[in-house]
Amino acid sequence: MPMNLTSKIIKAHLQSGQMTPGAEIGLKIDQTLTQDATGTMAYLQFEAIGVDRVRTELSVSYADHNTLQMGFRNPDDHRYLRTVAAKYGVVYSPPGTGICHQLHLENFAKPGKTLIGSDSHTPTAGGVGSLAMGAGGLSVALAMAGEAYNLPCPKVVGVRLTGRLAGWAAAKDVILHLLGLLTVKGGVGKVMEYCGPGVATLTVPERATITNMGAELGATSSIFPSDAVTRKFLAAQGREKDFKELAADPGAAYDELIEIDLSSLVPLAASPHMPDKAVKVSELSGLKVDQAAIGSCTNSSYSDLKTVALMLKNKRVDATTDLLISPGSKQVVKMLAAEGLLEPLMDAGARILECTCGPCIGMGGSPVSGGVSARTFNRNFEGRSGTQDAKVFLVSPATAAMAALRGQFTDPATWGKPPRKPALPAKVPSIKKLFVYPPKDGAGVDILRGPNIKPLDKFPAMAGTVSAKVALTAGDNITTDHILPGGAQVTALRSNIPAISEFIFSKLDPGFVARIKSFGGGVIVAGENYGQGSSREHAALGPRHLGVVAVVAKSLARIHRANLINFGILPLLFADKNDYDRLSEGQTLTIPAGGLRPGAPLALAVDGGKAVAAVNDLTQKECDVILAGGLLNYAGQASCRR
Ligand code: MIC
Ligand code: SF4
Repeated sequence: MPMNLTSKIIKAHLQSGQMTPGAEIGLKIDQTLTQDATGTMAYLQFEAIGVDRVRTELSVSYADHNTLQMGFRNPDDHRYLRTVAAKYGVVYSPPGTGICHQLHLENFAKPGKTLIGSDSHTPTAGGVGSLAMGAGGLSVALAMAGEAYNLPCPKVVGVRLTGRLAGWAAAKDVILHLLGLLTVKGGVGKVMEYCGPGVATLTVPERATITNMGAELGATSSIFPSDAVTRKFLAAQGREKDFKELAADPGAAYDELIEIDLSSLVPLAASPHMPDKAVKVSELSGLKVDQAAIGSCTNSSYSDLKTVALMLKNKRVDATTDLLISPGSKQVVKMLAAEGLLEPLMDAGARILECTCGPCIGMGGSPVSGGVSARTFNRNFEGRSGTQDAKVFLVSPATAAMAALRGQFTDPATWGKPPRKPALPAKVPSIKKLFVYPPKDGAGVDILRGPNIKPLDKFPAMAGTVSAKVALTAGDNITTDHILPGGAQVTALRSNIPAISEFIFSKLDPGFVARIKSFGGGVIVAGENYGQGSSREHAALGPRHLGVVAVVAKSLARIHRANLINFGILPLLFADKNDYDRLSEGQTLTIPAGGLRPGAPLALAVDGGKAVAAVNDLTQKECDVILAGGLLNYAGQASCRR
């Protein structure tokens, strides 16, 4: 039976379960990555698991998010990450080397390998044919300890590309088009597998832009075949030996098929405040742009920035527009410098930032009050830029550069001829010596911790009957940025759960923390797609620290659902979505958790009202994890049984 590429990689890594969409499977994980905002927790959990060396083929720890170093917290976290990496056999990438996904694509990602990362944009590596997935830090810690990664077997959607990008349309417009078509929950439970003759027309960095932002579809992963274009990319990186030709078998079936004619695409922008609100840039004509920001793991490659440099050469950006550029890696900077392309950027008035996430996660670079920002990033959630009333539009590098030059959005019909698509040089400068490789034996390495790094919480097992008040009714499309805001102040506290818990829902409902404390714990009631966005497990750990016992939602995003379970919070779905409107803050729900069994519906008693029927789509293991009070407790019990 001919197979698609995703199914082939899953089959080759299957350790448990049946390959039926929705059924739980366990996958062997070849590679892991972490970053500094989620990594400290992941390594604290890895230490708690108690193995003496990582058991993956490769694990890399990147420091790229928390790099402002305003005080001791970030540097202490980095010192912890560097020493814990050396002890347990993890490669460490120091701050400033680059953004985790860009670096992983350039230096480590391999066709046909499985990769999980404690960051939702890990599927960037799908640009070279890795099956790469975002996960919570604890799931990554367990994978580093050699455990399988459990997930619902995804459906595979074939995205058949025909034609080739023309005019000013860019790879970013492919994924913005798809987001407009499918919405931010259109990819839930699915892998987007790109196929068709249009694939060969896209370079690896273009492919990676598309797979990166598949995260915004809620997709489990996104993947391109590994072909002659991939070979050329890997060879330029000095990694031709990592190449392996991979594609779907001819005639392979997909669960769904979508066709995109690349030649029909035009420049698009995702309007505030969701990545799926795609409009044509021409429709925004005349809208003043106060800031343009180019970079992030979506659009910070050499070719992205070369396109921008060619557009800005001998020009000056509009005096009322601030232009920020954060290159994806030091390799990208070296390539631009070698070709004399940094000068046109600087001469045009651009501010060249460090090779980090920077403005994408609100680490500086916030727009003016009520300002419009054209960003090449992947998320435009309200307030994520650090300016609560800013309006962020997500665009391609060329669209952002043009907006910076003209100080406003204009019709692409007036932009003239686009620069030629940059060809990738046959050989690129290596930055491999910047990574810190672990010693063969970590026994003599001391792990250094600072005062911001607090020990893990110990959570109790779940009681047989749980009564708790509704602490929040949260609405639809609540992101993890709503649950736990980004930005320098809050993100610096990622290793300190008691401190960071004070910020839970702070932007959405500033009274939340005081209320849940006065309730002595609680239940979150939510609409569709609760927990979409980032993989930050702090959006589950913080609520659990404050006593959240359950989330009852119309639907849940995949990574967040897994994080809830990992920390012993019961995720339930409304059997009748209309019941959402019957629940209000302060009402007490009684959950018969003792009867938790896979598939067994639960009736939640409501004080002063009719019971709410909840669907429980948990597997046996997930029920056991929740009853144990979380995955670390469960893993401890399991190792006692072994
Ligand atoms: C993001 O883009 O939201 C982040 C910051 O990279 C997160 C991870 C985090 O919260 O640390 C993600 O995408 O998973
Ligand atoms: Fe960093 Fe932004 Fe990418 Fe998240 S989306 S990894 S914050 S660049």
